[in-house]
Amino acid sequence: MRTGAGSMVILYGLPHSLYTGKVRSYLRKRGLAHVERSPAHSDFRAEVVPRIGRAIIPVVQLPNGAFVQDSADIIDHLDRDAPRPGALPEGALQRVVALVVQLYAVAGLTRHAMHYRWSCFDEQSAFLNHAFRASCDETGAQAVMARMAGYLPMLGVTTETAPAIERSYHDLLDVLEGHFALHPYLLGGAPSIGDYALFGPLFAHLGRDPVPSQIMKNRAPSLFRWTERMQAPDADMPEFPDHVPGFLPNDAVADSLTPLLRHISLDLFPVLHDLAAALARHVADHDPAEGAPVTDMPHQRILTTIRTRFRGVPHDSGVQPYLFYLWQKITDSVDMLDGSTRERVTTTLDRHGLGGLLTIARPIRVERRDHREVWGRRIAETRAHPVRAASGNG
Ligand SMILES: N[C@@H](CCC(=O)N[C@@H](CS)C(=O)NCC(=O)O)C(=O)O
Repeated sequence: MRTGAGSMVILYGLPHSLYTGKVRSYLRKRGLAHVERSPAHSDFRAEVVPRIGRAIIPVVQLPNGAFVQDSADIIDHLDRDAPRPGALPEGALQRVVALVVQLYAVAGLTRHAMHYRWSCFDEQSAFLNHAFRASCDETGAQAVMARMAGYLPMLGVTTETAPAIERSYHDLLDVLEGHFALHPYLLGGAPSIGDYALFGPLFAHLGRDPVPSQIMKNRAPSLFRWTERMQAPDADMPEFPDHVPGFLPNDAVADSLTPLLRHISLDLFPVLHDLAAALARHVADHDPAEGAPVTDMPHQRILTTIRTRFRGVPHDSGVQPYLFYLWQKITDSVDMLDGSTRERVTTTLDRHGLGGLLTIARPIRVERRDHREVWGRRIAETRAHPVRAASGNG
């Protein structure tokens, strides 16, 4: 039985949870009445976990009683009724850039967020113990922390990759500092799904845990200010008195975002090539049926483990079907375009080293149904490079 939230959205989440941060920020910016509950709330075990099939946050319960899990799905769902412009820009290039940043935030930056949280545990143990004790007793907190730290190998965080991850974090701070010194949000004067996605790792872990947030504050103060801005219910941009609200006009993407796009290209390739090749092998070996769940159990996040490289450093990595779901949002979005608009978007991605997002073939779609990933339809061989082939662009 649902208790005590009336017509409000209920957000089940926690202050230090990466994916909760995305949704909380969206709810605040949209001005949607909501109440946040910890997973320690009795309704979480009694109602939410049975409906979602596993203990995971964030989950929202809508005023009509329906549940939605997955931060991307929650924002997509709520944004359908949002006044325009919503979080998904209407301009083709801005929309694709926001979706690329969304993929990067999960496929790339989760690694940094988890590295700094768990590899630097001893230097920030008081802070983390306090955070994890908020929703369980001491034994439970230790168990949850051990499970979270256990994700490091799947994310490719090892003693060999750690220096490259830290270099990449510093580079990211520099490129984002350059942008946020000039603009309040990624695409101008309003947050997009790119901002919300980036805010997950850049707030809950990297902007909040003692070790990485200290580096961020000293090295990228304008970026740190953006993490504050993303928590405000208003646009919160007094530093930019002349900046127009809303996305930049004419589907423009600021020049100051170019270094971020190059950084994303450097960090996402060749990993995406290797993930796509692993997906093709999995499909050839297992012949999955359309509609079947991608893994046997809802809490299993990976199909298999592969050998890949991050900035030239070899490491093992889990193959998360969820990444194909986010990647597909980019190709779907470009697939809808025609003529000169498509040309403009593909040329821009190529120029920034991101053309592979449109040309690396994946043999099958990944969809989400009943709060988990399921196999979608096969993508025919002849459409192996659907976006580029249709554009006549090589
Ligand atoms: N794709 C999901 C990921 C959510 C997620 O990983 N949540 C973490 C907390 S930030 C969690 O609840 N993990 C529980 C676990 O892995 O056992 C989303 O975007 O909502």
